[in-house]
Amino acid sequence: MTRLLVLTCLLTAASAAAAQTMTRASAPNFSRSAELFERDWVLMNWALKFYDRDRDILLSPSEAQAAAAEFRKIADADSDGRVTPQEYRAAREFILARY
Ligand SMILES: [Ca+2]
Ligand SMILES: [Ca+2]
Repeated sequence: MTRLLVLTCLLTAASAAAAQTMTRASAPNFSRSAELFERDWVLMNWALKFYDRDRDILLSPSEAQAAAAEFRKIADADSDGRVTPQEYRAAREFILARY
């Protein structure tokens, strides 16, 4: 019983730490989403075409985040949750050719 309680405490602490890490990680990620498009006109055009919901020709943080999430989905060919430089280039070419 005691052992179970300790385990539960450990798990709770672990998930709390994970949640904190995610919160910390999502803040800089947020600004990087916009940066991704500011640095690359191909991605910017694509993002504006499909994710500029209010048509002000600007990517708001939420629009940039939605576009970045979609870009990651397109780019992450092996679904490991990360976009390598090669995957990035491939996705960029895919977008350039298709859109
Ligand atoms: Ca907009
Ligand atoms: Ca990947």
